[in-house]
Amino acid sequence: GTLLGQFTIGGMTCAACVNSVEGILRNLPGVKRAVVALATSLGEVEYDPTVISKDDIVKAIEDAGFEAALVQ
Ligand code: 9UX
Repeated sequence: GTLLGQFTIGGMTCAACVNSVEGILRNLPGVKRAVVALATSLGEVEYDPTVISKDDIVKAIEDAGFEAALVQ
C-alpha cells in the first residue's frame, strides 16, 4: 500500500519552483503522487514505503536546493 507524507518546503518563491519540486518528487522511485502548494509551503506526497522513506523524500527536496521538513 501507499502512505501519505506531508512536508514543509522552504525557498519556493515562484510557480516555477513549485513545478520544479513537483517534478523532482514525481520522478522519485516509489512516489505515486505529489502536490505542492506555494501559498502554504506544503507538499503532499503519496509514496510506497517499501521503496522510499520520508527521510529520502526530505533529502531529495534538499538536494534540489530547497529546505524541507517532515510534518507527518
Ligand atoms: Mo522562480 Mo524558483 O524564477 O527555484 S523557479 S524562484
